[in-house]
Amino acid sequence: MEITVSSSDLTASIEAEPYPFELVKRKCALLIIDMQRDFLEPDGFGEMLGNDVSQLRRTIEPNRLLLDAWRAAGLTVIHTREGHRPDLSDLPPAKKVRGRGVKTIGDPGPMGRILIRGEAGHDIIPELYPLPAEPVIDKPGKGAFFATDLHAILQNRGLTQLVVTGVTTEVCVNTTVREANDRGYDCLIPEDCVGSYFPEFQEMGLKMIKAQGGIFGWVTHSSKILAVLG
Ligand code: C5J
Repeated sequence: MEITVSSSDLTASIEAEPYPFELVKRKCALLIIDMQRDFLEPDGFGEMLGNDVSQLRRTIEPNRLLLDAWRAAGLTVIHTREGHRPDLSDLPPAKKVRGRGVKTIGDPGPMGRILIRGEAGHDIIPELYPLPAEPVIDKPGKGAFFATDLHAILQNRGLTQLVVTGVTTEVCVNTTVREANDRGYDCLIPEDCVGSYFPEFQEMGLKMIKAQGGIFGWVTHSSKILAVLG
């Protein structure tokens, strides 16, 4: 049987700011940042700190739809989780004490030890749970490239483009997009699939990415990506 693949199956122009993003499907991974229970769930660590988790929870459904379509198209999905070893050997002392909180990383929290690998709160929310074949990058920092094998995985698979989603927009999403940009990746961010506890940081975090001709990348809406995935 002859299989015909048209070039439109492989590439697509996505409406975006500051200008259309030329998606090359076989070269693009969906990178979902830190959709962890402690950041998103009511009764998690984020809410315990007084944050309004509904600002992040609104991203779950658009992420789920995008993830379903991405998987159905047979494209690469990669997840990340922010966290540390149980013995805290990879936790910089400066990060441990930052914020002078009553509770900090490694202390008992509402869903196990805060940001510790293997604890319930550290894991990814059930709505977006990784499939066994999807790499999960455990990162000790805000950026997904720092002290991880993400760059090697992307290079080994010939991936040069990233659709970046997740939380939070101005912290781990922005840091990762900047790291990716410096390593030569083109990043597209669907604005409804990233979230911040602070509406003003959500707005500015996205503006910073697309400013100056797309200094760090492109911003779009997930509906524009879904439209080209079919
Ligand atoms: C992330 C954080 N994932 N805000 N972490 O953004 O500490």
